Amino acid sequence: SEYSQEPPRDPCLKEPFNAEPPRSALVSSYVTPVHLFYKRNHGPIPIVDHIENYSVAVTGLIDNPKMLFIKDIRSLPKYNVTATLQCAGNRRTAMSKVRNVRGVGWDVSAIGNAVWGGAKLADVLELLGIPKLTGFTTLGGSHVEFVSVDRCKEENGGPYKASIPLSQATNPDADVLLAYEMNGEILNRDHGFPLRVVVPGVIGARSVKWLDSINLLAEECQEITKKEKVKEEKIKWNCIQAWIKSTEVIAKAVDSAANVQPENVESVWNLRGVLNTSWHRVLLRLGH
Ligand code: MTE
Ligand code: MO
Repeated sequence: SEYSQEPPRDPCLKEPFNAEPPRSALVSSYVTPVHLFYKRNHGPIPIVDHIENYSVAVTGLIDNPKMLFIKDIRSLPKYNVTATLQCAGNRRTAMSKVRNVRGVGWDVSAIGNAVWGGAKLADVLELLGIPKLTGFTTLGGSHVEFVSVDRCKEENGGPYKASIPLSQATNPDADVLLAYEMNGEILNRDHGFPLRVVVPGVIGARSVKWLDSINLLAEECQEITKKEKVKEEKIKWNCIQAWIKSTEVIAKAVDSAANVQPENVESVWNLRGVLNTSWHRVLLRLGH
């Protein structure tokens, strides 16, 4: 079958290719071990062999389109960036309790923290004549699209792709990587061998695995817009509260501009069940 050549996986992860570890495994260490890191795929894991011949085409709105081989990428300075990847659909199950949503039924562990090793995209683009910290190329490109070699079920067999703004791609401080290592080991097939993009600070969907080409575009790639961005729908909600002898532990983030995550999942509910940034609550039942 199409899935007969999947890589071996830890048996505690659910079959076959969208999998998250149990909560206990996730909190056991700051850096998530590779074998317990969640896996999110839209098609079969591609087999990329003959690494010497593997290349990334850089095309689109640039003056000199080019093929980059693994050795070109490895010859650039190597950075180790500790970054969290989180699927936009993480904690979807909690959202679906408000009202039914569509998508992979993630609990709370479609998130992981890894040390990614690779070249900075800003250095790669500089090799191609695109200066650092630029918002536009000479030809007017403003987004950098990453296209994979895998074939998505949902895209009628087309490749998986996503883009980021050029200003982020060319900013060395944004730490966007073309990574060939994860936690000090060669990237494995599940996580994008031989090369993946890692875009810290945004939804995991932009960290394209099994990179095949990089395209300079005039505008944002529409794939993710279709898949993960959604129109919010206001819903009427009736809350029933029951008194039980219990206490709640809540995690919420506040940034330096004092933006706070939304208190309740109801206010962020959407049909695709993504971006559940509401306070994470864990109910502790106290002994009787
Ligand atoms: N890249 C490719 N080529 N194909 C995919 O299906 N899934 C994306 C992203 N990159 C995907 C991809 C999504 S939605 C997420 S959340 C992350 O990869 C998951 O990365 P991981 O499987 O290494 O945890
Ligand atoms: Mo995702």
